[in-house]
Amino acid sequence: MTALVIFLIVLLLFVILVQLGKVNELSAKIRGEEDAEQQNNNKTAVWLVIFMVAFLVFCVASSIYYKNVMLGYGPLVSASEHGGKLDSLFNVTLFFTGIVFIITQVLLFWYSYKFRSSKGRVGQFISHNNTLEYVWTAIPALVMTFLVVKGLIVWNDVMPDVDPSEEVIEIEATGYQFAWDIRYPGADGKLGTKNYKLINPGSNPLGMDFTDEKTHDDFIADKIVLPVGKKVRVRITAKDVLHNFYLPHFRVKMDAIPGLPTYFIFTPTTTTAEFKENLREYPEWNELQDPNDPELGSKWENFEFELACAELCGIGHYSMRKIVEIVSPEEYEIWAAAQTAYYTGIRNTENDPNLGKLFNSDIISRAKEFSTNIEAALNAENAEDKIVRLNYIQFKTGSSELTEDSKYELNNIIKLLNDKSAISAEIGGHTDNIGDAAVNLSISKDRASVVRDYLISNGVAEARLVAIGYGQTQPTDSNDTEEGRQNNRRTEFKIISQ
Ligand SMILES: [Cu+2]
Repeated sequence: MTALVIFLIVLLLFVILVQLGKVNELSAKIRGEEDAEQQNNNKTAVWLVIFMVAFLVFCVASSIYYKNVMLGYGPLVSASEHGGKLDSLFNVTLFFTGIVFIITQVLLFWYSYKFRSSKGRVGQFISHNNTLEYVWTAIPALVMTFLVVKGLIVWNDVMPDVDPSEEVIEIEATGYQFAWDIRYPGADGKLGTKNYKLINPGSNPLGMDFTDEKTHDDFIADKIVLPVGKKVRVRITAKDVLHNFYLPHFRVKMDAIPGLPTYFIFTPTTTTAEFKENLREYPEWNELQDPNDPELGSKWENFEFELACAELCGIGHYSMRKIVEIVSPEEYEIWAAAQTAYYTGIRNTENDPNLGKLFNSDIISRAKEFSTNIEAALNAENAEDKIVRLNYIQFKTGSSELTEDSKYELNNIIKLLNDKSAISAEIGGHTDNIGDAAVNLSISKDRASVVRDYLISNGVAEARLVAIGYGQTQPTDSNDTEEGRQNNRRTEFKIISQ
């Protein structure tokens, strides 16, 4: 509908112009061609000058009017360390091009007024003028050189990669239609390896290689949170088409290209809270965010830094917005510690490539679990609370042969007995009720003895340990479910004296 109206208006304007031309032609015939042409020239020349003045006033006035919504002016000062340098580059360029713009516009319109056609005036033909050639070649060349050199200096200042020894927070932004996935390195500070062949929309959208331990603590955040004053390196990539990682308030902008990782390094200098306080000084930011919903508060209260996609990447392009929050280093640590590693949801599922494999981190957390349980048992009053279930001692099915991973738990016991030489203990073997009770009794005895023998062969005095098999006589859970039976098959460490 709007398009039709615009089309009709343009059509009508065209008809009016044609009609005006006809009227002019007719009146010229009446008044005599030459007089009419002279009058026309005068009129056009005056209108050109009026247009020039109005146009220049409009240009200057609109830039003053819109100053506060332009990056680099008013409240929108840069919130990053390098941003001010880019802003000044824009200002210097604006200064020179502004001068040239005003001079050329004034000359263009003034000359067309001054040298309008009139009776008896003849044009002068200049074939060549060296002085003029020098002037209009040398001046732009000098100005261009100055701008390019200054630009290069700023570029070299802003764009170099970090030194490997430098302390930097590296995060990764992956653009796709139509969102960003923001990956953080987790506690180890290192982003794990990725491989596009491992991409699985359901379980592994980024193609993280979980056989690389560095990926295990990586987390994917729903917003970008960064500490103020710390250098940040953003690894930028895309999965489908070109996107562009754009943080306008930080003057960060870089293409996200499928298959070709790019990066941008910046240091935020203003927290979100500080930036809001600054906006508060400006009346336009004190207006209501939404006049229909006064509860939302004013515009400055609702302000957030944001990540946008600055590439027209498809129909949902606008929805690639993400909130960016700059906080104090302490707040950042708390936030990062509260995030859940992506791998947590993958570990021990069918998508886990490390199924059945023990990591260093597992060994450490199991040792912690053991020492917590032992500590509780040592402090317990009642004899029945002095029993610690050895969760990670396991035997091959139907036999009394220890699994490979059991040695970590056994080493925890050896360390305990070496550290606290007063402890003596009973190793108890238990089974579920499946099969023959006598066989179960015998296998539980064998298993308890195997554990005892292992400890003794590693230097624990024989007198400190007894091994007892209880068979199926002391279940701690129901034998009617698989889970219950699994709980009943166990090895226990009972502190006799300490
Ligand atoms: Cu995009």
